[in-house]
Amino acid sequence: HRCIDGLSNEHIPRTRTREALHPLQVLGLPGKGPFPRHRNTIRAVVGNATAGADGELIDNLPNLEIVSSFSVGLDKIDLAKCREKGIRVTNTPDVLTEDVADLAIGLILAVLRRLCESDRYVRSGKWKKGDYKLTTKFTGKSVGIIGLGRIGLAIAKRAEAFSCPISYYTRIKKSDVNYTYYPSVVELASNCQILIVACPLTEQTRHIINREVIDALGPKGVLINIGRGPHVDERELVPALVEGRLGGAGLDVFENEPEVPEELFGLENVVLTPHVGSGTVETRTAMADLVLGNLEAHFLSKPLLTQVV
Ligand code: 8YV
Repeated sequence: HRCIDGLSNEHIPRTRTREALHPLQVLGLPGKGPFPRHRNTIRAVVGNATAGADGELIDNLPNLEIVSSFSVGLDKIDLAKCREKGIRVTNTPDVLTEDVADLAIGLILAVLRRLCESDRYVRSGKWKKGDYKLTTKFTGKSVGIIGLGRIGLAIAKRAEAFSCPISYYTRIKKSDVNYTYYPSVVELASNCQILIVACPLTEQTRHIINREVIDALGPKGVLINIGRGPHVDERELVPALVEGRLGGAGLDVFENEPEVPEELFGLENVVLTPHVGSGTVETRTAMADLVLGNLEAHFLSKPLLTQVV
């Protein structure tokens, strides 16, 4: 038996899942249904951005060989334990880079040009009464990016097309880019108008957006998060937005998904999306192909397609 956990029809068209998984046996979610009964025979687990393979799950599956994640992010997988136990880990890099970068730019435009508010203005008939507020220009604004990996670079490339000066923060300065480097997130935030979180979630990057960073970005600054919810300390972010100490935010991810702080619902300077950075049919299909391709390679003793561990 091989356990495929985390693939749902919402992620992968049904026919494709059925066809592609045959003859794998799909056992469902950990702790539910047949899962506990099969703990000794499960050899593979599929996770995603919300359900991965933590230490407890791994300890419960003595014959686990591979964790194939339907995500590029690996924060829900206990990588150290996988290394220690010789369990292989794969993810879905590259195929989602462009979509996530596109969404980052979409969120910037939506916040600055008030696209959602404008849409509501037309639909509600307010246009006929007419007191449309002017919005904020994106072209030429300075953009700061936290994390300059594949996704960060794809965002930078897009922002360059909008004539934006680009700066970034990474732990180690990159030698192969010409963007301005700041050795701390506070310095980056002090020197840009739009701050984008595009780094992996680790213990070091948890709450990388804290009070100090929010204050440095300031009442005209905009925060975009297409990384992970816990990158941002929401207990600091929410009052800053409500009190106008931060200019605006475009958020695709939240600390406690699918819970979103309700104080944000009434704010027109905030745009909220439900963790859909990679959520196009094309990309989710390519991600599914990678998940299944990695499982197939593993069980056929071929080289893995996107091996992390
Ligand atoms: C997915 C993601 O939305 O790749 C990631 O790390 O967060 C997203 O692509 C997610 O894995 C699907 O649940």
